[in-house]
Formats: sequence, C-alpha cells, structure tokens
Amino acid sequence: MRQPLIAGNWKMHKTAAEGQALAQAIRQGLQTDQVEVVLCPPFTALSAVHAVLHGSSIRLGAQNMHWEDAGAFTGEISPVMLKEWCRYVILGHSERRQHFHEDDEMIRRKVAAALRHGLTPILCVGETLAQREAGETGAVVAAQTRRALEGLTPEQAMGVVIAYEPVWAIGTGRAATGADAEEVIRRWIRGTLAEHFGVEVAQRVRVLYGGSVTPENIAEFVCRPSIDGALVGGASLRAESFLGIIHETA
Ligand code: G2H
Repeated sequence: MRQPLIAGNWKMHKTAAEGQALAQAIRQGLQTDQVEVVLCPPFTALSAVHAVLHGSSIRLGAQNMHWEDAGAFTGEISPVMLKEWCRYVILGHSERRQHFHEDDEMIRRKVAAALRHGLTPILCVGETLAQREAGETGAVVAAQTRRALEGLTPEQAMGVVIAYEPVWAIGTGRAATGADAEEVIRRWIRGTLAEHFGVEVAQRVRVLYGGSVTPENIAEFVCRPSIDGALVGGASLRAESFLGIIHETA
C-alpha cells in the first residue's frame, strides 16, 4: 500500500556541475520503478539537477526552507521559490535543530507552509545519545512528531513523510539496528499519528529510517513492516552506493 521511498540528502556537498553529473549517473543507472527516488541537492544545484531529471520519475527535494512566502529574511528561501523546482523538502533535520537552533515551533510552521504550497515535507525526528541513554527516546520522538504536525487535518497529515533519524547514528557509521528503528517508528511515530489523526493516517504515512544507511545495511531496515525506506546522507553522494541502496529496496 505504501510505496517505498529512498531520498538522498546531499547536505552541503556538490556544486551545480557536480550535482548534474551525479544526478545523470543515478538516472542512467536506475533499474526499478518500484521505489520512489528523491534527490535533495543544495539550493544552488536545484536548477541544474532539475534539468537532468526532466522526464524521469526521479523527484527533486530541497533541504530546508523558511515558512514565509516572501519578505525581508536575508539568506532564506521560501516555499514559493522551491515549488518551481521541487516536490519535496526536508524539514527539521537534526543538523538544523542543532547548529541553527530550529525548534519545534519553527518546524511546525515550516511543515504547514510546505503543505500549503503543495510541497511534501520530509519531517525529521530523532533523539540524541544523551536522551537515548536517559531512556527518553520514546518521549522525545513522540513530542517532536506531535509538535511538528499540530494543527493539521488528518488529510494534511497523510501528506507528510517522516524520517526517524537517531542523532547518534547520523554520519557516525553507527546505524541503529533494524529492530530498534522498527520499534521506535511503530510505537512512537505511528502510535503518535494514530493517537492524534486516527489509525488510517498512521497506516498511510510513509516513515523512513535515516542514519549511516549503506547498501550493506539497508535490507535490515526495509524488511521491517513499519519502515518504508531511507533518508540517506553520505552514501547518497556516489551513484554506485545510492543505486545499491535503491536496488536493495526494490
Ligand atoms: C542522516 C543521514 C541523512 P548519513 O543525516 O539525512 O546522513 O546517512 O550520512 O548518516
């Protein structure tokens, strides 16, 4: 019922020319239509990557945005600007929460703004190592999920993709176990969705795992009933490894 989704978060990597070459290699090497594929380059490469993906089934996403449509916000990008190029936008990534002090209220505004403009948010939630060790994983993940989606109708909530990214697993080479990610997603993400929006929304929303995903460990996650794919960082920067993850998922 839920189509698998593999999204590549390029973070602050790739010039427009490099991004174009990577997107071309991914487009050429893609051998399945079972998996929805999304590339999230930096803003400066969106236009170039968009041109490469034209006419293919691969979708484009951004890595962040402001919640206002326009205004005096130096250095920011609005949903109105993004929707010229993108269908998706990553929101609330832990690197934004940690380094740029994004809080739940800012992320809630961004999610609402994205949906208002027809962009699909990929909402990131996840606990830090200290929170995990204090036994707070469930409470943190449930609260982040609830606060980001506050005020949405069930129909709007159904249009969100959620990525569970435990902060201690991001870029560290130390992925969560499949069983662990499944438990957090089933109990604390889908559970929170069921509580606030109903069982149908909880069953229909796609939830990804993110954090040190590779072609070698992806199967461990996508074989789980609650996990619909992955948000991939480091391994999305090379066509071979990103395609490996997609093809293992298909
Ligand atoms: C988590 C992930 C992609 P990586 O940030 O969002 O990065 O796969 O490099 O851990």
